Amino acid sequence: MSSQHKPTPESMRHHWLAFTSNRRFHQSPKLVSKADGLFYHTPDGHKLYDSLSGLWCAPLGHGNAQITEAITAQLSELDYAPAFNVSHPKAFELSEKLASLAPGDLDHVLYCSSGSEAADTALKLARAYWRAKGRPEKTKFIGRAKGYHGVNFGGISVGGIGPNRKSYGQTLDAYHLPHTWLAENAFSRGLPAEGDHLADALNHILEVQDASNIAAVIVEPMAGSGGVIVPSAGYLKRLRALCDKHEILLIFDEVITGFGRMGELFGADFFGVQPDILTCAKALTNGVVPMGAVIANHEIYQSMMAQPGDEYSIEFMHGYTYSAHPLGCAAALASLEQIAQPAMLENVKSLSQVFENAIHDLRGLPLVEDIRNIGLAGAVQIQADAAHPLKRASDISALCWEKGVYVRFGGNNLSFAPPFISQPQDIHEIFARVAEAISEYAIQQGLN
Ligand code: PXG
Repeated sequence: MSSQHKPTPESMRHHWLAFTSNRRFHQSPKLVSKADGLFYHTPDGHKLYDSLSGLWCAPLGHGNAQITEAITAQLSELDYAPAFNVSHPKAFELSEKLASLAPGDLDHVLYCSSGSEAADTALKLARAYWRAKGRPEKTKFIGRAKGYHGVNFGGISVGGIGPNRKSYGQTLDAYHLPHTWLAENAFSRGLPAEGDHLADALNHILEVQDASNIAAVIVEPMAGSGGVIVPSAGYLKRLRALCDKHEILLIFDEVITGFGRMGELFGADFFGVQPDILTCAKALTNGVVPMGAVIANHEIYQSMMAQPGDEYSIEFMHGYTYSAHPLGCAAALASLEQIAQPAMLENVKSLSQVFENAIHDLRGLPLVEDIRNIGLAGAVQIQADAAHPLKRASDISALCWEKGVYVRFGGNNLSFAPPFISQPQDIHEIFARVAEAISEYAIQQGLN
């Protein structure tokens, strides 16, 4: 398809868009055909700010030269290597790099192609670990309401977003902590004051399920897709302590928070809490090549390696054709070389201040019922229309598009995660246009 290709009503039905109202899309298709730096361009020349770094995955912006060069060079050297029984140098180089960057003794890396695969890999690893330890009854999982761990069966079992589960029948045995959104925290800037006690809900679940049956708790350090719901400062520490007490693994899903989004390399660093397993994807390759990773601690790795069996037996019966794909490894090495620079993380921290002020300037606009932010991530919660709960955020996003800003909506939230390479004036410009869109929408609807 050339960049000028315009889909026709007939051609559009062949592409069934992911997580999209296809019927609405067909009425007003949104296409981008080019991207550079902070911007997307449509085939008819409309230029848009990318206010979510793609889908949270491109913190270095689009067309990053170092990544492009790395992939191009890799392509001519080794385009694919079998993932089972064979590997290639960049897979080891990247694993060493990830082990050095990941907190504490998270030192052993399994690869996959997405955040969803990373979540399912982590859950399987947790069960396999307990089995290797002679505790095969520890199979159940605990997630959290409003949590998102992708769309595979493991991920939706522990995920806490109802609409993502409701059509799919039985899932794994999983229970859910309450989410960490509290009305009294509305319009908090950064970490909210209240909520450490919400971790204690784990005790209520254990009273019924018994810790001897639980393999792992999985949470995002902050709930990204759920609408940038940030826990209070002590919440994860409390959860960690309870998991330790009850011999339950703690998995952090860092698909969004991984690689600098919160101003530290990982959410685990930000909160000062060490998980047993960490999953990541997205920014790992700056979104350029689909890739995810699961990083396990030393105890898990050692226990899996120490299983009885002859020297030919496979320690973890799991993996993908595209595990440690050479293009993904090349892209990740080039991406991490830039993101993991102290200067880049410092820049995220200072830009986060600008971002916090700019997003909170939307307070007081009609329909804005909460604003949350942490690092370079934020959400503006729009008062839902009771009759059409998903309509307003989606309509406002469409108006933002006209005003030259691509804005992601999910449920009642408009979400923002601009690239780390943004300048303060870009952040101001994005929110000035979003403010205009919200105000105009309210006037159109007679709600101002
Ligand atoms: N875990 C987390 C925490 C995620 O945010 C996944 C797992 C699944 O990753 P894959 O690569 O399988 O999509 C995600 C994905 C949004 C949005 O608008 C968020 C995601 C994906 C698409 C849109 O918030 N997160």
